[in-house]
Amino acid sequence: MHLHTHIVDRTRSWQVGELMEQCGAVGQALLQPVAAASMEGASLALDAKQIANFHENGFVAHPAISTAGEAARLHSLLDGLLESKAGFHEGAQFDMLNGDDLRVRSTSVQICDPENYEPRLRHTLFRTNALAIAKQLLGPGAQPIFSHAIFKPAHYGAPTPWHQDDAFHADFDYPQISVWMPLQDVTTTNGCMHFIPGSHRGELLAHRCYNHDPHANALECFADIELSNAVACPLLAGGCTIHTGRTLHYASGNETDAGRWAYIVAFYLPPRRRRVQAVPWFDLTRTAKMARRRAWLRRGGFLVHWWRTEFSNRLRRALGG
Ligand SMILES: O=C(O)CCC(=O)C(=O)O
Repeated sequence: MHLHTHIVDRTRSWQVGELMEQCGAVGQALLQPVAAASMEGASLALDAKQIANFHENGFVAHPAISTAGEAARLHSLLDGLLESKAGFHEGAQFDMLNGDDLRVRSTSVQICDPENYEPRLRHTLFRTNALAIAKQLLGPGAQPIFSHAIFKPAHYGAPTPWHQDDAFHADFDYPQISVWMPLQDVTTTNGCMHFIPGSHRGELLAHRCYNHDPHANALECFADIELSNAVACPLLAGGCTIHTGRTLHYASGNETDAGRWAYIVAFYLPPRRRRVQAVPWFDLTRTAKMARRRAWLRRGGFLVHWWRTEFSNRLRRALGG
């Protein structure tokens, strides 16, 4: 069967998202957990060779986790969130590299959990198939824990520094994978992903705040990295790469005439053990987005946070997800 037909056939629940778009705000809020539960049935399977590559190298590319049409739709929804600065006051939208210095133009904007601000992002073929892949690679307990979208503006979009995602988890050790989908075609000139094969078998390496700047939101690995081993992964819109939390990776800058969006969902299993390794880079970080988030939580945002995480997750599970 042609891959595209296969994806669409196996993803009936995707259409719940289309239905929700017509339900108004209250209907959407009530339907979200139901729709999320209904997405559990779909599946896009990696083949045995792709799974072997993933375990061997710590990453794998897939040509079509979604469709070019859906990628274009998500691109335009995320443009809207960028334009309205959605989530900025909650500390959920920020510049990754310049520490939100408003005098400096943004070179790489991140929106965390953008579905909180645009519910139509929650019910996509991408998320449905990403969950199916996560269950294949991590096991049936895999849960989507975190998502983010990263925008690199045309001409001056900055590279994302080399790092391991595990460097962001100071507290527990989670088996983790990230599914990264570009919302337009990507090459080395506009921000495709690069990986160091086999780096997932090593230790968590030393990281520091990007550019030694404690106000920067990104971390960079400063261990010796054998860059001649790096593998670039150009993709068409709607393709994806999948990497572990330990795999060293980087995304190039954007020198082209059009902005670059990537949409990423991270899946975890429950934590295995508390980390014994010190992560001193966190003690040094003092970002503006952390301050905004603390202020928002104090002003009552903790209730919103609880609703978005604990309550809706429990309801979804109760509904059979
Ligand atoms: O898209 C990017 O610029 C980097 C993404 C990334 O580092 C990640 O998904 O872990």
